[in-house]
Order: sequence, then C-alpha cells, then structure tokens
Amino acid sequence: MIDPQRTRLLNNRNDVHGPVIYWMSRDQRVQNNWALFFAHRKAETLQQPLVVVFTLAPSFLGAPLRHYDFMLKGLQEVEIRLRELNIPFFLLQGEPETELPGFIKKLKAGAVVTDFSPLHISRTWKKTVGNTLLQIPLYEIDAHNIVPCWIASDKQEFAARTFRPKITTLVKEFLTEFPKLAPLDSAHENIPVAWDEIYKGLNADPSVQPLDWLKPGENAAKECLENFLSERLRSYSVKRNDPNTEALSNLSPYLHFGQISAQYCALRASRSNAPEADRSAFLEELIVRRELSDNYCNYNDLYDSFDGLPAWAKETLRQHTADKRTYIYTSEEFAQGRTHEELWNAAQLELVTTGKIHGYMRMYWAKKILEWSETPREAFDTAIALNDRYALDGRDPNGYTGVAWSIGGLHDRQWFERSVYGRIRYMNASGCARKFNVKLYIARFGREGLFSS
Ligand code: FAD
Ligand code: FO1
Repeated sequence: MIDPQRTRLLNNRNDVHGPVIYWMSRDQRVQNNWALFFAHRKAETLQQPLVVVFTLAPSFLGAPLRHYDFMLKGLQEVEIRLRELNIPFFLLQGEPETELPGFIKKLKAGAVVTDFSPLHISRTWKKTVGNTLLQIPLYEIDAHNIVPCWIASDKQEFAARTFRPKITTLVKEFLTEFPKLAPLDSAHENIPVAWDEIYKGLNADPSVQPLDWLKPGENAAKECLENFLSERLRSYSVKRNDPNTEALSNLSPYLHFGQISAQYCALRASRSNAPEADRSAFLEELIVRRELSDNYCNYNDLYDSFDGLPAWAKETLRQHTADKRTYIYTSEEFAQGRTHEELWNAAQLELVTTGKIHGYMRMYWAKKILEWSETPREAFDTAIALNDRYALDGRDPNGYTGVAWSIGGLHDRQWFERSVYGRIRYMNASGCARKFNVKLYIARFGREGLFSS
C-alpha cells in the first residue's frame, strides 16, 4: 500500500475515464518507485492502460553530454523493464510545457501522475502543465525521499540538529517494504523509442565527455549498492573521511537520476551485518543529510543563489569582502585546476576526470573557492557552476545545499572570526594532512598523476 501522505493533488480535478500517464522525471526507475506504483494502482482500479512518458529537455540546466549519456542509458533500461510489465514507454524531445499537453490530449488520458523534485525548473514545469489540465487531475508523489518532503517538515530547517529528531521519528513510519508490480493486462500501443534518433537530436555540450567507470542504470545501481554493503560499509565510520580509501558508496549519481531508491538503500543497509556504528553513520548521510537538502531547496526559493544564505553568514561575508586575498582566480582558472595549490588542483582534476570529488575533499574544494575568489558571491556562483558542469551527481538539492553549507554557513554554526571567511568555518591543507595522506591523493589525481600513465 502507498501511504496517502506521500501523494498530493496539484490541481483540483477528479479522475476521468482514460489511460493513466506517469510523467517520469526525477525517479528514473521501475523498481521501488512509489510514483510508478501509484500510477499502476490507479490504472488497475480504473481498468485503464498505463503509459510512462519522459520529456527530454534540450538543455536541462546546462547539463553536458556526460549527464545526458548516463541518464539516457538508464532510461533505455527503464523502457525494457516497463515492457516486461506491459507498460509502454514514450520519450518526448522538448520542453514538457510544449510537448506534454498535446501528448495527454492525444491519449485522451484520465489522470496524470508525476514524481517530486524541489528544484525551480521542475516546479515551473508542473505548474504550467497543471494549468493546461482543465479536466483531469495531476498527482505528485514523493518517490525520492523516504519521508515525503512536505511531511518531514513544513518549514526550512535551521540545522541537522533541528531536523534529525523530526525525521528520525517519521522514518519509523515511512521506511516500509515496497510492493511488487504485476504486469498489466490492458497494454496501450507500444512503439519502441528510436534511441539513435534521440542521440542525434541531442544538443548537449560534448566537451564534458561521458564516463566509463560507473555503469548507468537500475541493474548497475543495485550492483553498486550490494558491493558497497558487502565490501565497504564495515569501514564507513572510520574511513569515510580518507579520500585515498574506497570507503564510500558511490551511490550519489544513481540517487540523483533516481536509478535507485534511497528507501531501498536504507532498508538494505539497516539489515546489513556491518557494525552498528557504520550502519548509522551511513544512514545519517543517506537519510538526515540528504533529506535535509530537499528541505532546504523546497522551502528556500533562493537555494541556488548567494542571497538564500542565512542572514548571519551574508553579513559576516559582507564585512570581509574587502579583505585582502592572497590569491584570486577566475572561474576558468579554477575549472582547469590551475591554482598555486596542488591539493586543490588534484580535487578539481578528480572532479573533471571522474565526475566526482570525494565527500571530504568536496568541502575543502568549495571553501578554497571562497578564499581565492574576488567576492563571496562570485565564489558561490563558481562552485555551483563547476559542480553542475562536471559532477555526475550535480544539479541536485545536495549540491546546492553542499555549496551553501561550505561557503555560506548553511546548517552550520558560527566560528571564530578570521580574514575573508568571517565567521564561516575554515579549512586548510594542514587539516587535510592530519586526516589523510595528501601526497598520495595528489599523486593519484594531480596533474602529474593523472597525465603520466
Ligand atoms: P556516501 O558517503 O556513500 O553517502 C551516501 C549517500 O548519502 C550519498 O549518495 C548522498 O545521497 C547522501 N549524502 C552523503 N553525504 C551527504 C551530504 N553531505 N549532504 C547530503 N547528502 C549526502 N551530493 C550530491 O548528491 N550531489 C552534489 O552535487 C553534491 N555536491 C556537493 C558539493 C559540496 C561543496 C559538498 C560539501 C557536498 C556535496 N554533496 C553532493 C554531498 C556529498 O558530498 C555527496 O553526496 C557524496 O560525496 C556522494 O558520494 P557517495 O554517494 O559515495 O557518498
Ligand atoms: N529531468 C527531466 O524530466 N528531463 C530531462 O531532460 C532531464 C535532464 C537532466 C539532465 C541532467 C541532470 O542532472 C538531470 C536531468 N533531469 C531531467 C532531472 C533530474 O532527474 C532531477 O529531477 C533533478 O536534477 C532534481 O534532482
């Protein structure tokens, strides 16, 4: 059963006779997907066909080829898995506002179901599409969070410590097993997606190339999870801050594209036989920190802007804007990893070449952008732009929140006043050296290391 608190009706319409459409966007998977489950149930109850549609936007927040490639390969698997359930999959190229209304009309749909994302672009899409649906309902299901974002809290949370007690109580209610989806009887006409044509029609920037170390799709995501649970979870609490050890899950790209469900990961991790300290450290990141990011973006319209930062942080950074910076770099110099510091350059090159920076180094990376930019606002914009351009998990509430946390004190406390940072928490290379072997990290990802083999 789906908890009714997970669903919202975005317009005030009743179901009518006609096929049910699941407009898939953030949760690009067939298994363990509450939005698909809701649509499937509705189709069964109304005895109507179910159709899944994905609208492929020509330029989703400037995403380059790296991201489109990962996403499209995952969607090819979605099409195959849906076919096994007798559910046709359509891929429309263009903006949802222009493509969906005609599609819905042509199918004579009786109800439209979609998944939830707090990002502006998704909210605007839904508002515009919802306004065109004069006769049929548009349902939104939070299939991404374990606790639906609007249930977890009704306001922007101040910090993890204010959010944790709320979500921890609610997780007990929402961390349930997923029902299985049975194949449907009444299939709508099923026309295979012309993937070659879709690729030809892509307009994504090819200068950020696809990656081959992380295989996209639901199957690969599950393999990645199982591998983590059996090989690495037991060293997570001790080794997760060491970028030279493979202790992290690497699940963030899969979670970002919805190729795996966080709820499923949480269920699997909580049942693992890894020590309690490792399981709870991982669940803290996967549940509390991740869902706190959705909370920030959902309740703060300025989540991707310097203006959205806490008042104390903007004030302290303003007071220190005129402080002398020892080094100042342009966004292009940052992008190329050409600063004076090998450690920072190695982190940037890790990002460019692997599409990821180790979680610990991500914080350091962002803080140095603050220290070496002309203004804090410019630093904020540079960090968001680089993260979104190169990180395979970028363009995500976690990214906007991570940058706001590192550069703008979001969810953090005030520290001792110092130059440039003001009361924002400071980090330096000696701190990194106390935590891990900095030379080894530079040897792996620095210019010499990466380009010598
Ligand atoms: P694991 O440690 O294995 O964690 C498992 C999952 O928990 C992650 O996949 C993620 O969903 C969640 N998680 C872990 N750490 C955090 C965190 N600090 N905040 C919120 N959720 C977390 N995460 C992204 O998914 N996309 C981003 O674009 C992104 N940008 C960031 C930028 C900066 C400056 C900072 C400081 C953090 C950023 N993070 C981002 C958060 C975090 O660093 C990554 O989620 C993590 O490194 C992903 O690797 P993993 O899946 O191997 O992590
Ligand atoms: N969602 C869509 O519905 N259509 C797209 O064309 C699309 C492209 C895309 C490209 C890169 C990327 O990082 C995300 C993309 N997404 C797309 C959305 C994504 O799955 C999430 O909904 C948001 O990024 C929020 O997490």
